[in-house]
Amino acid sequence: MPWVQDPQPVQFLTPDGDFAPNESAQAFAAELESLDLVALQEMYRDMALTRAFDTECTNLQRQGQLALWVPSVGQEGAQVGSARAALPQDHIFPSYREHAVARIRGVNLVNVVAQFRGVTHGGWDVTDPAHGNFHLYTLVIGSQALHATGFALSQVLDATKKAGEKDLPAGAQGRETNEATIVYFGDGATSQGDVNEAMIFAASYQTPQLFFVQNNKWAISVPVERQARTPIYRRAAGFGLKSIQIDGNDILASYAVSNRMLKDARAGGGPQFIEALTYRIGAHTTSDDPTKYRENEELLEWQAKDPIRRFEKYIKSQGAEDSFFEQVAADAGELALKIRDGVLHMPVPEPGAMFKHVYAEEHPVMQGQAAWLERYENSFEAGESA
Ligand SMILES: Cc1ncc(C[n+]2csc(CCOP(=O)(O)OP(=O)(O)O)c2C)c(N)n1
Ligand SMILES: [Mg+2]
Repeated sequence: MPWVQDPQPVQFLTPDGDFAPNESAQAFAAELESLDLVALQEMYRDMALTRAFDTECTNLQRQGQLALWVPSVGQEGAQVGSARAALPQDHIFPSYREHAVARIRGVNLVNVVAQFRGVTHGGWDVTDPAHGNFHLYTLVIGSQALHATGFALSQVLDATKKAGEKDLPAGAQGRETNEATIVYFGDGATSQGDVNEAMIFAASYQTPQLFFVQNNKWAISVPVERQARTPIYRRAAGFGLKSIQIDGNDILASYAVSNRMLKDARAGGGPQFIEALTYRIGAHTTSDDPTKYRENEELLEWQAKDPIRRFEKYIKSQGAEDSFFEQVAADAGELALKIRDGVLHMPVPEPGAMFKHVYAEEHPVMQGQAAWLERYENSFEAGESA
């Protein structure tokens, strides 16, 4: 008998694609009302194109064109549902696996890949409106939670100033803002101090924020059971965040709950937390071999819960026609070709470029390192290396 009885994770679609909202889902059903067939098809397209992109990038890495690739296969439902619930003015802080979210926000996927080819520190200019307030990928586990909370505090301060108030609201109710912040991270990241500190700070200042954890069951080779002795969503509740667990492979659950929580956050309802139960179908990265630490049965079990297949069945029942799926398959093929072409023709930066933009202004340490590199490179010219 568990110490605390957890409600069922929110689920609208069964793994077979039947629309059968469970008890936990009832309270969120109204959030789906605005989704007509066109919107549902768009969400399917988001997932299918992301998967094609992912597969192409894995191939490119295997062919030596990328140093590393981080696949998101299996997690598309959690990502697309939440990203489609965000408004254009919201800000998004990803980790390194949120390819579907990057695409939805308008980031050119070729620029996402550039980082994994080692030709850029970042890949896109966050201040350019074309990139949908999608901040840079963050490989230092959990640190983006602090960045996001700091940013969300600025949203509260801006709203406070706009309202002509001097101080943040003193009570439990936060400030109403026009925009919210989403931060994505993994189950393993919830063990990091940064994520816990971010939650405490967010609760203290009632930031308009959604913490979105994709519990894909693994932190490289460490299973979630090792790091979390209680369901992860309960940790957030302990910090005073509104927190809920969803079936992360059900795109409708991800959309509905994210939609509700983002609205609540913008209305001054404070920080919120979603634990999306999903699974990393592929390797942690292309440098990892998951057959060394997890059993095939587990993989097969989760492949049967694939977010794309279940949604395909559902939208077919809603009237999506064969011609739609044919078009998506053609678009996916075209995207893969575009990515391949973009990678193969990516300009190679001159080595000194790596020292630029590390700091906003010139910095003596960077200048010193750049000068050393130049001397070093030059030493191979004029036969000095012989
Ligand atoms: C601060 C820090 N510690 C360790 C690592 C090495 N590392 C990279 S990914 C990873 C596991 C992350 O697991 P999780 O948060 O579940 O995210 P997932 O990769 O499963 O999406 C670790 C430990 C790192 N990048 N940063
Ligand atoms: Mg994980």
